[in-house]
Amino acid sequence: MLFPQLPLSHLDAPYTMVHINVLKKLMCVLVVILIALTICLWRETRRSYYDPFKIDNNDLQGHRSSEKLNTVKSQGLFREAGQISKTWLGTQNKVKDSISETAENSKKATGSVKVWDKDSSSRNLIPRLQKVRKNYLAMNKYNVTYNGKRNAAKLSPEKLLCQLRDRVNVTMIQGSDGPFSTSEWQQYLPGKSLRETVGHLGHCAVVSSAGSLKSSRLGQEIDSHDAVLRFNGAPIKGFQDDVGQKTTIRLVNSQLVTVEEQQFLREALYNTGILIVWDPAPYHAEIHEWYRKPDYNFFESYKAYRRTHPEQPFYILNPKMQWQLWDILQENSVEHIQPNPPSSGMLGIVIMMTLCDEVDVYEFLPSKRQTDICHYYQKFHDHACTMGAYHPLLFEKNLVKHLNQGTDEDIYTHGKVTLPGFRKVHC
Ligand code: NCC
Repeated sequence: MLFPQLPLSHLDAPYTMVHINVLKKLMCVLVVILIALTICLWRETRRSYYDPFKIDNNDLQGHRSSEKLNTVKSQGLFREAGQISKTWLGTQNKVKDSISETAENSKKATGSVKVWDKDSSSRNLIPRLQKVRKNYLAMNKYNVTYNGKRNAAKLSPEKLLCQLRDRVNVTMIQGSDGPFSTSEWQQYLPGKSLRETVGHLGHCAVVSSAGSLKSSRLGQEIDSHDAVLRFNGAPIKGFQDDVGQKTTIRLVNSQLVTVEEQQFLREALYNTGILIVWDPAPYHAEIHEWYRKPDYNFFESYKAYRRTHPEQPFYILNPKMQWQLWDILQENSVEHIQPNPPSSGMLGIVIMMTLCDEVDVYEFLPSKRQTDICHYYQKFHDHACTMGAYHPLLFEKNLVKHLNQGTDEDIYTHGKVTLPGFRKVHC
């Protein structure tokens, strides 16, 4: 035996002390690293990225980067409408507006209100969103090849309403539509058309999911409408005072219906009202092409839901509508808009304009409660939810502001825009 086996206690005592000290130091370092990691993780979960539909990582670097709470001043977007009055003072100059500065402060400061400027441009967006828009333009995920005209000046509201009425064909998938003409699909698609199901609707409300609905106390006014359209997983319970509780139609996107954690098949929230699901399609694609390659393959979830809720009307929005609407947005925007489908909010507004005599839209255009908080029912901040990143939301809001038949005061106090139903549009 090479080395006498001495009792550890005798020979190793100083070594053991050293070892224990080193271990102690190591433990301290590990604890510090763990705490730091926990804090970073907590901060990351508080931020969000804005990605309504999946994007391959290699397609777009950085858009999933963690959000920084933007208190960056953004110019334009909101324009002073002069004293709160029924008339619109057409101040052409865009005024600086800080996201964190509430319109209330600005009202005190200048004795006037700021409401959405219908001529807002991407230059008015914060740099990060400008970059994200450029990335989407470069990516062109849906192979948009827009060759239409570009109206240097916006058409009149009347002409625009006629374009929307005559060029945007709001239809639901039917058994006669190509791949859905199988006997299997016949069992799943609703027997009655959406129009037959809802009947004639007078005054309708479209409730965006914006954070600025929080503390709005618009619930009673919203529920006073003949029909109310809501979006995706926007809840009622606990928020009735602000958003009401009537749900006639709920428009959901295919990501929500498909992605497991969204719990679409289990959440009771979705069991009320008429459901409509929509899915981004390749630009002006035929239904067969889309059916082979939906953005989210929601068809099986749809069928599963129909099996468990056979009495509840559940429609699939014909994807042609999204790009017919997109064309009109692009035609009436001086600059290139994101080559991605319009948001659910914009699609929902046009759907209700086909069904109703008049449509009140809440907090699609931010009121004085404008906030970076994305949804009234969540805490995470994301400037992009209001201003758009994937969706051409900024240009959607320009169009809606241009078509508004209500007052700026209604926008400022209630985030409320009033649009005519297409039945009331005479071209
Ligand atoms: O956020 P979302 O929409 O569900 O909101 C519905 C519609 O309300 C309008 N909106 C929302 C927030 C806000 N601050 N301002 C607004 O004007 C928009 O018009 C929006 O369309 C969508 O369009 O389907 C969207 O879906 C979510 C998400 O997929 C669903 O909530 C399901 O989880 C997208 N967000 C993310 O993916 C993180 C959102 O980008 C668009």
